[in-house]
Amino acid sequence: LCDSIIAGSEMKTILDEAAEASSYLWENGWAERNAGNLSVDISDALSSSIILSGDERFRPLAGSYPSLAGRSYLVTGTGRRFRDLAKDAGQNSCILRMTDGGDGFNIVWGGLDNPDFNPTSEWPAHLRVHEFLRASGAPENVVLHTHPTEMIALTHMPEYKNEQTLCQALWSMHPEVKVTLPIGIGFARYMVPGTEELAMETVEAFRRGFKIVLWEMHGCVAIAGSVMSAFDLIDTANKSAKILLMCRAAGLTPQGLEKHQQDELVAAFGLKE
Ligand code: 2HA
Ligand code: ZN
Repeated sequence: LCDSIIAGSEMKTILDEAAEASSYLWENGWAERNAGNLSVDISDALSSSIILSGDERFRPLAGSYPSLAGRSYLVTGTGRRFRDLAKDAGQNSCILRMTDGGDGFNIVWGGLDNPDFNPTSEWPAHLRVHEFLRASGAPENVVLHTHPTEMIALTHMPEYKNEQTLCQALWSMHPEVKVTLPIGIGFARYMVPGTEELAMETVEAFRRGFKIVLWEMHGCVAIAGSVMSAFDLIDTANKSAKILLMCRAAGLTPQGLEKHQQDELVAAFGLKE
């Protein structure tokens, strides 16, 4: 079963990309210990010939997700490290299929080294985001949570604890940020990780059109059409945060791209703000 899943070229591409992005997350210092998690809706990539035999590892869910019934996901494992996933996806992530009622799932591949393997503790939050993506007909199928250091640092400073100032700061530090994230990024105030409350707040921000939601004093969540694009979005936003903090660390107040220079980008790239 394992080999037949991986043999599908679309599935192999997704797994290879997840491994590659995992190593970048680790190298960037955004994935200490078991920080972060990833899920990919692979329903379209998985061959329909894979039939559950009934003895696959069943796990009930506390919540119910009827609109995701029968869908399949690649999900990182709870307590697992991105740096290990980069080396071995089969041991550190799994492929699971939601039950027909959408209130549980079967692990059909992965978590190979442990019969008690479970997906990330943030899986219910990911499910809420996938629910939103399906309901809104969004093209994104990837949800990536990581701890981008410099962006988190900004959220410890009172002046950046609101969307408008935060976006303005990120846009002004590098033109690519305006081009890549023309409507900016969302901001969610601090909440206990893994809670339904944080999941709902995150979904609300995605509903407003953002592709990244920054969690105060914790990390961020990005949605994208591929694992690598999710990584790229965060990498681009974090670059600005880094430049800003470097200027501050040097005792300087950065000038930043001015409003008319940002407007110029909107016109030149035909951006929708
Ligand atoms: O997966 O980062 O927020 C570990 C975390 C939880
Ligand atoms: Zn986290």
